[in-house]
Amino acid sequence: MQQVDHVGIAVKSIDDTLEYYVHTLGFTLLTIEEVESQKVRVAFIDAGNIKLELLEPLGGDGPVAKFIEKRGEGVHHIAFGVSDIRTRMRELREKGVQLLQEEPKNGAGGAEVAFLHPKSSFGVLYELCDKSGKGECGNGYL
Ligand code: CMX
Repeated sequence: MQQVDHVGIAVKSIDDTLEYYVHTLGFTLLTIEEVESQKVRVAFIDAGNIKLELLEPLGGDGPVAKFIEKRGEGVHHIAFGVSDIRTRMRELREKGVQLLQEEPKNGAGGAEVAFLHPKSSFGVLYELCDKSGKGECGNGYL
């Protein structure tokens, strides 16, 4: 893992939440986009040495919608920046970590992403985020 790229925060509404992050806390909104593969609309916030990714469900059946239904709004995942994501995934599998998909998916900014099951990461949902090549994964917005 190279570094923490961003922290994902599940929210019911990005529009309702931005006031708090931008005006109350004073952070800068970087971008808003829809990530169809994950059924979310996301907003990246520049929080200095890290980015926050606000995750709003698109529809009622995606992972973030389910998370909010069961647990409410709050911290959803931590994303590590990686290079060569397929090799990292294979290495983790060989070490007994359960991944949530066989192949990377398209994430925000065109990055390739994959998730580690919280059951094999002591209760934390981790994302691998590879922005080498085409994707930005959030960092490119800074
Ligand atoms: N962090 C920690 N634990 C979590 C979790 C989260 N975000 N989401 C679910 N869990 C836990 C649940 O609490 C539950 O634990 P218990 O069995 O002890 O109660 C267990 O994982 C299973 O959870 P579930 O509610 O039954 O949900 P599912 O199994 O249907 O899905 C998960 C959970 C992690 C497999 C699913 O959310 C997933 O595939 N996530 C990866 C994709 C994703 O989250 N995309 C959104 C982000 C997109 C982006 O960043 O662009």
